Amino acid sequence: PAARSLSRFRGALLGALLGDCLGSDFEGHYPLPAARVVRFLRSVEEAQREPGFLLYTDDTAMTRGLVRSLLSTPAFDEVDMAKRFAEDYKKDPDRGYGMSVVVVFEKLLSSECSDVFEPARKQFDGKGSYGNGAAMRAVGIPLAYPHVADMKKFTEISAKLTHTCSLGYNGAILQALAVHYALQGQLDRDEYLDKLIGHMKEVEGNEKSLADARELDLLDFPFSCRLQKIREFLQRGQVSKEDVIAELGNGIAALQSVPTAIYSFLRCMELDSDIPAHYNNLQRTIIYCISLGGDTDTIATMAGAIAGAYYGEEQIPVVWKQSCEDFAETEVAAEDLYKLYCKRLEST
Ligand code: F2R
Ligand code: MG
Ligand code: MG
Repeated sequence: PAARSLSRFRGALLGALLGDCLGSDFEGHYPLPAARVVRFLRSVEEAQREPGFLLYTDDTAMTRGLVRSLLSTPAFDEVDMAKRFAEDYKKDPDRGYGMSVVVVFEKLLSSECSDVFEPARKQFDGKGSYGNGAAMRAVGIPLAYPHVADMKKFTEISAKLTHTCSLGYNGAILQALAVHYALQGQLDRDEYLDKLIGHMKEVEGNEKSLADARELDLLDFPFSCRLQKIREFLQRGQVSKEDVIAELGNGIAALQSVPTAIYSFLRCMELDSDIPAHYNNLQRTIIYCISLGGDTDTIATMAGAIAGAYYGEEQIPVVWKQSCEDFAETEVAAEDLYKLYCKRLEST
């Protein structure tokens, strides 16, 4: 598809939905053979079930809240967005939300809350969450803001409504950048990584990011280091799942999942001997992410968003899409975001 075309917007939101709906059955599992994932996908493809039978989890619930807020307010409005997150949780609390983020929602729902960032700041004794909950919903921001500086700024603000440890919000910025550059058209893997590393060196270079990394016994510039590791893995070619999990992670922290999603997308540009060749690149990306085990819904939703932004809706299989809850609403939201993006692009 052409750069920044409607197909890519639909691909990004539908890819995110597919990753969550297909990945959630395996969340918390050990790594599993791709053949086992393929068997599950066949059962989905052959199921004689009503459309939308695969339910989405918190990943999509929060993406929907974020997107509805971006579409409903003329300018970015953190109070509106926080309210939507909390009210969506109250209406439907059993979507598998993170264990601690629910405390943020309860506080946001209280009439005593006057600063929407305060509840998140109080998490983990004032250290803030480094979970991947801000990254998993970040796809909406690069679909609404064409300019990279705005996109980074609003990703950070929206992330801080729930995640105030820099490892949490910097992970969201990285995920948003990954979608942003995937939307721009044909990419070279090295140049793509160069762009991400260039931004992350700046994003991770401030005092708070350096202090948070040291507090957690991490090297300085942890996301940039993992992006370098991705480059090394891609150059090496044959990399085992054990190495990917050991070096990039498959966990619930943003640092253990956002780089893994980016690696999965870049790795699955090529065929994989474990995955039947008739699956397209986007399908291969989702299968690969699920086969890593761990935080499968979230890694697959983030990789699905990036792959969908790159390959467009042409690679979204109709039967997979129609299995997912609220796929039709997702398509409408993607069209509305596309119009907003084009309007913002024209007005500058
Ligand atoms: N919650 C889950 N999965 C668990 C089981 C779900 C199962 N399917 C079910 O329904 O029972 N998945 C979802 O949560 C992840 C996103 O989490 P988020 O929004 O970041 O939440 P939270 O609570 O802020 O952080 C998650 C956990 O990370 C650890 N953590 C974060 N910051 C920490 C810190 N500063 N110090 C120590 N630990 C920290 C805590 O264990 C948090 O509970 C996605 O996977 C989504 O799918
Ligand atoms: Mg989830
Ligand atoms: Mg998850």
